[in-house]
Amino acid sequence: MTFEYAPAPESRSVVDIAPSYGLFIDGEFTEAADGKVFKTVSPSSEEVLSEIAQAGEADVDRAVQAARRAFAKWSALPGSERAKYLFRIARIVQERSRELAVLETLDNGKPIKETRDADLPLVAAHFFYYAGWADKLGHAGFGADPKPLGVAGQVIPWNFPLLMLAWKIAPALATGNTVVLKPAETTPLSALFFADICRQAGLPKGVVNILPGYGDTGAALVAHPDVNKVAFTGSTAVGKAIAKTVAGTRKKVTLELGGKGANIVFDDAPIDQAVEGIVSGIFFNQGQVCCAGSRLLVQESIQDELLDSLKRRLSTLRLGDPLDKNTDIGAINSEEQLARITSLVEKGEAEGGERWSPACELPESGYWFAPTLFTNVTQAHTIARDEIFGPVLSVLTFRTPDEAVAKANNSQYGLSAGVWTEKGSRILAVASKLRAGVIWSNTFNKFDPTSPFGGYKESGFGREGGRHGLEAYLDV
Ligand code: TXE
Repeated sequence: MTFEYAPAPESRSVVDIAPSYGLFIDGEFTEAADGKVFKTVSPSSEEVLSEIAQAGEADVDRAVQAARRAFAKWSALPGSERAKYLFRIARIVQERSRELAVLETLDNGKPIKETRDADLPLVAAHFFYYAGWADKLGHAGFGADPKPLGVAGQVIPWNFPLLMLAWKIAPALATGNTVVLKPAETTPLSALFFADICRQAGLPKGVVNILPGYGDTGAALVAHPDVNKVAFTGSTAVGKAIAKTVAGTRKKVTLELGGKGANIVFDDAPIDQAVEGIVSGIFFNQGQVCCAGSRLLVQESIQDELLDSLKRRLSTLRLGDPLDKNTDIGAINSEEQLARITSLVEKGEAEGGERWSPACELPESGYWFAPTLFTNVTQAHTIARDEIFGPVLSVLTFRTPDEAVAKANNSQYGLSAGVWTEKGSRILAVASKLRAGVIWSNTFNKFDPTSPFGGYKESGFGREGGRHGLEAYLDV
């Protein structure tokens, strides 16, 4: 890793973080009924950013009732009226995107380059996209007059806090549902700033409610009898618990869970381009991405050449201050996540994997993990099977396309895959056999609000994004 010069970091002063924030219920910021609070820290410095009200069962009930009251009027509005609010939200997100990007980087630890160039533009794009749908639902394949479900209880993770919020809230509102959303405990700030944007946009009170808290808050929300639809993104273990909670109720549910994406590189692939795709596939957001390309399947004949290029490229990545515009690798989101990554990497070594990282100095405070590559990995190894959710790539090889497909599909998960080859016919042949919800070819980790996203197998069910994303919020 090289640090030839000290570039100017993005200014922290762009964002005004208050010392404390309340829950957002019925259009107002309010304390938790039992007065509980928790702290949110910046993972790159361990600095306490703010103290946040922690929602308990009574607050969940209050928020769900507010959303229920708001539902009657919101669902009765003509779609063209709902669209106006969504367009307004999208524009305010754009206007405030610098502030939101800095905020997200501070609370999450990811590089400003990513929040500025990927997260925030995609957040706005989702609101624009679903705003466009709000008045076009009738006779669009959902029946003449599809109906919203009611109150949506949404639980989101910490890896793309604002983007996951957009994926959940935009289609819910476009279809006439109202929302109670619980952000992750380590990244509540951007959701609370979003609450402020809802007020700025004049969104009727109760249509969006934000309840920061831990897993028990999420569990209470999911179990609440007046919630009609549950949308969850997070770990497979919690997804399964949620599926049990809603079983036997009339709640609709969509689950977007873990992954172990295979990035398959054939011997005719453009190597330089593939190296860039592999790097962004696993090191974007420090690998804390459900659709990360965490398994590299490389055709045996080009293994040495590809790994040499990959190692050279990894040696140029800059790890450090996430507010620095030149930083490629930021902090791991929490101490807990860092411990999870560390333990899986230790297991990888214990089981015989060969570990490599570029020379790299880790900052003294904060939660950091160097980009890591494992060779000598077999399909039986834990690091080839379990989701690490960190900057760790496991390299496996194959000889034939059939072997590549078999290895890629040999996973409990089925969220993403990548296919690198110059041959168009091979792309189609291989992709049609892969059991994955998203397959990229000669690129990786590209997102667009028009595309449905979701998994096979233990990666969950239901689709978010695109036209399919509307179905999850409608009675068709
Ligand atoms: O996830 P949790 P964690 C994977 C990834 C990671 C692992 C653990 O492998 O290493 O999960 O991460 C809320 N009822 N992913 O512990 O616990 C919680 O408060 C309802 C993949 O952070 O699933 C948070 O808001 N909600 C993933 C959200 O669920 C509950 C993204 C996610 O937290 C709950 C994140 C309960 N019983 C982690 N318990 C992806 N698919 O992108 C917790 N929560």
